[in-house]
Amino acid sequence: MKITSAEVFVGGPGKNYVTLKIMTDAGIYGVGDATLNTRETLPAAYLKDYLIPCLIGMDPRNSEDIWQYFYRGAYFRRGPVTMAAIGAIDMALWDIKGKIAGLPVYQLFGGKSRDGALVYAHATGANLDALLDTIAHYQSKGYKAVRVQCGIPDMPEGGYAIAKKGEDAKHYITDFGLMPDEEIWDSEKYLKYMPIVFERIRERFGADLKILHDVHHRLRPREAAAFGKEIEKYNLFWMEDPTPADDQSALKLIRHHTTVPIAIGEVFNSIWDCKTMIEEEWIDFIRVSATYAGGITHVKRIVELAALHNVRTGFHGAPSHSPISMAAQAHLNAWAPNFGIQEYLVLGTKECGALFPSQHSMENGMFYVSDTPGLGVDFDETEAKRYSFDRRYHPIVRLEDGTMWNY
Ligand code: GCO
Ligand code: MG
Repeated sequence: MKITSAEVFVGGPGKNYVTLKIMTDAGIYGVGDATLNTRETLPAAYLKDYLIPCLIGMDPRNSEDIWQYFYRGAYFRRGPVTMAAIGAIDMALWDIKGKIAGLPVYQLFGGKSRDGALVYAHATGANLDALLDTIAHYQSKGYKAVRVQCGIPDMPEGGYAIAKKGEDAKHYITDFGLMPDEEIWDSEKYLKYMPIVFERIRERFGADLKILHDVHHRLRPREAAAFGKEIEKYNLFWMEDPTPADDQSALKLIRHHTTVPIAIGEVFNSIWDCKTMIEEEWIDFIRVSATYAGGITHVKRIVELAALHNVRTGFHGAPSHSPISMAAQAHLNAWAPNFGIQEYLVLGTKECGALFPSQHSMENGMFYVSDTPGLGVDFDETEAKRYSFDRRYHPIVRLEDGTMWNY
């Protein structure tokens, strides 16, 4: 069996999804997602200019060797562009493998460990009252877990340019600026206000709601350790990205001062980025994604390392991931013995469903993987013709005195 051609498409309904389709001489094709949020054209070019020419003629069933060929063969390894491009190829090859076998991909890992996978949604409020209403909205839709983010009083736009746009912010690429929006940040104000937010959430929603919170890399290690200690009594499901991801040992300091569960990993691209923190057991949840961390082959390797160290999964599922990578993660979620939770924010619109037809389903805050052979998600090329690339930027963050900070 041979790969005969492969094509890359950039665009989608309000998104710059990067979709790869690999064709074979057996008439079977596979699909993969390489959407690197706000840098979408780069993995697309990496695929078109460098990987696809080598891919033609390879046997698609040898997904491990193909992964190693592109990883080791790059010389300049890793990084988000390379790993997103390799990840898309890898997803498409698992899709093909499942279709050859006539089995959903999770069966190729060892079958199902659970029926439904717990997911969480984002509740974002420009202020506390708006946040509480948004949480109530998700609870009424059956969600058992919600990530809570709140505008902070006395910071311009509450510290988050996006918060003022409310619940749906970040779902569309157009929520981001034509040039980078600027957020002004003050950690002291944030640290004073967030415990009040958690207090009010527990008062109104009781002890059972699973509360997640994303610090979004904005604290220093000592601040994050003190914050974790202070909010232990609110029993968070996790505190995410307390410090910038570059420094793994920052997690050690936090871990040694608080029992608040720590989640990190959405910007990691390889097992090497998270190896130390997993092996040292400084974290509780690993948040890599199939898109940014080299596809199913590599993420499965990370999940297995994590399982040895009591670290559960909590894969990244921001709206920038297309239904293809979310399907890849859904198959891993169905299998992983150390599954924790899945962030799930795919646009549920008619347009998105038309571009990526699938039988995967969501009910009461649980994701149910489809039993269709392969990844169980398709890509409609005729629909794709309606869309094109629209350049946007993530916001940047500065402290009040102008110092550049971490988004
Ligand atoms: C999350 C993430 C997102 C990121 C986005 C960047 O936890 O979902 O932090 O909100 O900001 O994925 O592209
Ligand atoms: Mg995050």
